[in-house]
Amino acid sequence: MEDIKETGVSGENGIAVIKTRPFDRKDTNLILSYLGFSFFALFLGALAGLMQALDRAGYIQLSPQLYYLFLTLHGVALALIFTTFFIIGFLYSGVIKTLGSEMRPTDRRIGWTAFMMMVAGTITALITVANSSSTVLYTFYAPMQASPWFYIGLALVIAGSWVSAIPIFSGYRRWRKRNPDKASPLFAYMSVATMILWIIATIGVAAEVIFQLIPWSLNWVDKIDVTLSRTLFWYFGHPLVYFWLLPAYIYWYVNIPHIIKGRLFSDSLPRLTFILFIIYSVPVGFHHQLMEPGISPFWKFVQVILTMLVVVPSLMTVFAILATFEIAGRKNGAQGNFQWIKNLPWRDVRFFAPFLAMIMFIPAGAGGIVNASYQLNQLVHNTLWVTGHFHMSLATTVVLTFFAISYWLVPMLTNRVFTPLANRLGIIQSIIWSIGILLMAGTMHIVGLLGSPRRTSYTTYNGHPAALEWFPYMQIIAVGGVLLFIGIILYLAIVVYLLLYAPKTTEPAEYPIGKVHEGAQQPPRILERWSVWITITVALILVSYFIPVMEMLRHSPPGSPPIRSW
Ligand code: HEM
Ligand SMILES: [Cu+2]
Repeated sequence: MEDIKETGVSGENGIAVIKTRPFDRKDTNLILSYLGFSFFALFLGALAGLMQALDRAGYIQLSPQLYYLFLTLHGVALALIFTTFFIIGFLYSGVIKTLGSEMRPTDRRIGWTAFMMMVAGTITALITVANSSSTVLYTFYAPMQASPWFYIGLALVIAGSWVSAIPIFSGYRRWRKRNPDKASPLFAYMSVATMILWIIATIGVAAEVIFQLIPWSLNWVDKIDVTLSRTLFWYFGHPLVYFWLLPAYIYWYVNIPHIIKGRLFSDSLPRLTFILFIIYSVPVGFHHQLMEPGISPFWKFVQVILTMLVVVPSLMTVFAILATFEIAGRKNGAQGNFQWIKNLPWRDVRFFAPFLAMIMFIPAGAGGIVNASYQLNQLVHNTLWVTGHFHMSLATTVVLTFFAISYWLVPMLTNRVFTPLANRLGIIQSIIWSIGILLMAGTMHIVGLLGSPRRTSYTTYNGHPAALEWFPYMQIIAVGGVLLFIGIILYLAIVVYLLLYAPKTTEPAEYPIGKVHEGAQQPPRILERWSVWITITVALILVSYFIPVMEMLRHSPPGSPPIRSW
């Protein structure tokens, strides 16, 4: 009983005191369904990725149609589906742990409804990819046109993801009502922030899909405003990156301090960074459209400036996380400037994998600044440099962190032991992944600078010297790709082992939630006034989008008829 009472109660400095108590069976089923579906998408995407890497090096020959089919599958399954399902599962787990001991039955039903909607939408969209009627890549740029069912499927996934946010919001609201004077548990606070960001962002792509793409693909209208559709896409596409990153940051900020037996350095700073990520991440989509006509340079410039501001919360995050590591490392009496580094649990994959992820974020972040720079973008736009960039950021910083999360979360959900064997295999897996990424994504950066385009199957351009120069790099990319494929198979093997075969236990591990350092202050109340932050975000969105979008509508060209490229 004690345990139950204490769960979700705010302890010192507003951070919840978590006592071990197994998840309710009904909750684990829900969370495991989200995670399980994400693993399925990961497997599909990995197969496609392997094919692409081998094809570009000339080791296998795919027809161009098949190449784009795989590329669409890869982008959709990994960037859109794997990430979204995994994130919702992870957020549910931490929200349940910090806000109460289990989900309310109504919320659980809503969680299941969301899951069904998203699965139905995914399967609908993927069937149209598989039958070659929708090889439009995961950005589904008009005027390339897909089957209406592709867009309808995606709309269902988006709508389902909105429904999935309800249990998080309602749990948070009820907790705040019960504890009016306390700061909410940090994990729940950050989950709410992540879902607010997601909803603000997806409104753009939902508008594109519902008002432009679906009517156009159903032949209700025969032309589409391409500039507007891409603007709505990138209004979503950039904050999408933060929807992936914020859950990784949650793990770094909230869970890792417990794993390394440390303390959070502050309870306010992480909240402030999340607010800043919401504010700065939406009104910046034009940095993906710097090379496109129809948007005046002034507004591109405004959004580039706003883009660079995101460096501020990013560096705050680096600072806070390193401070947390140092506090942990020094707790057992480390001397000098650097001895604390040795004291960190390097042999624990729950720390080791995200640490590699953080290291990889340094080149990934630097590359991002290059991409967003007006002039430098001209050099790298649509080259393999960009592909290299998001395999370092998304496919490593984020994905390696997600791998680490599943290593402890899955056995906790199944009441099994996270065995030393699984830990060791996890460390090997993280190393394989990092080497694979350095080979594949590192080389993509270089060959991208040499001009090799992305989204292009094997070609020698009729023996053109440039293509011959790129060729050896493609072979290194293929080797890296094979390592990554092995990495995913090993990861899935470990997860299946933890799901079904690891020894059972009656004392499941403790859900890792870090406590705040004694010296830290109570977070200011204003940080929980969401209406304030949403208003500021909406105002900034209006400032950076209203006039250019009005200009687009005013100069609206006759529009483009569909192009069907197969
Ligand atoms: C087995 C591991 C992987 C391999 C071998 C692989 C390989 C590749 C290759 C070769 C491309 C470029 C194709 C081209 O532009 O012609 C690509 C694109 C891409 N990859 Fe991966 N990748 C892997 C894992 C991942 C993961 C884990 C993610 C994200 C979670 C990811 C996200 C993407 C995205 C979003 C694209 C862009 C698709 C497009 O341009 O439409 N990849 N991948
Ligand atoms: Cu962006």
